[in-house]
Amino acid sequence: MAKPKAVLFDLDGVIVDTATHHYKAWKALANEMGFDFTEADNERLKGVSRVESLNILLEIGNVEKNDQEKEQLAAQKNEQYVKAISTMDDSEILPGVKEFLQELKQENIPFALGSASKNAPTILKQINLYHDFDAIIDGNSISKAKPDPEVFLQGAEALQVNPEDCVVFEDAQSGIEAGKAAGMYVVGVGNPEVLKGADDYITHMTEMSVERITKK
Ligand code: B16
Ligand code: MG
Repeated sequence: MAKPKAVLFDLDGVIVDTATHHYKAWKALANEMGFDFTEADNERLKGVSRVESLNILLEIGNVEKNDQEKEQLAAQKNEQYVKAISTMDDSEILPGVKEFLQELKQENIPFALGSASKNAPTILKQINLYHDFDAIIDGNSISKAKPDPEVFLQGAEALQVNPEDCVVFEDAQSGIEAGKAAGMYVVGVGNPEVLKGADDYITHMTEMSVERITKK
């Protein structure tokens, strides 16, 4: 593509790896309800909203709950998760992220967050990146979860850039689909055999540069 005019980053799995914290909290909840929840099961929750994650968990355990019970269970999971992320620091930023953000700043390319997480601002503050982002679009600002493009379209609008001039970084299938539905160039962070439909793939942000995107 031509030189990007803006970059949109997913949070969990792209900037930091919070999947293990999510996993432990969901597993504790599952165990309390009397069933197990494996790491393979946890893959299904990546990029998925909290409420939808709970629905998947209950489906795995073959457990039925009413809306009020679901609300209470989601709150219980979140309480444990929030406790876990309260000790995070900038050592948990994934390799190459700081350097790439620095390059974007040097090139005057604005960047925003596009995350499904309602805890995104807390995490960004914990890892000292909150003030680096030009806009933060997260689970608190959107009405439709990924794969709906809303989160990334809001990001492009906040940065006043056309969708086709934006690059999205995503580690979840739902997020890749959201980026493509928004009409953006999408870089998948992870295994191309698992993540389908991205325009480019990397394992770590250390492989990324503005030049690499521009040459594609
Ligand atoms: P919360 P992302 C997503 O963040 C996570 O991948 C997903 O596992 C989680 O359920 C979702 O946020 C909601 O998180 O419970 O903190 O609101 O990958 O879109 O940055
Ligand atoms: Mg993610």
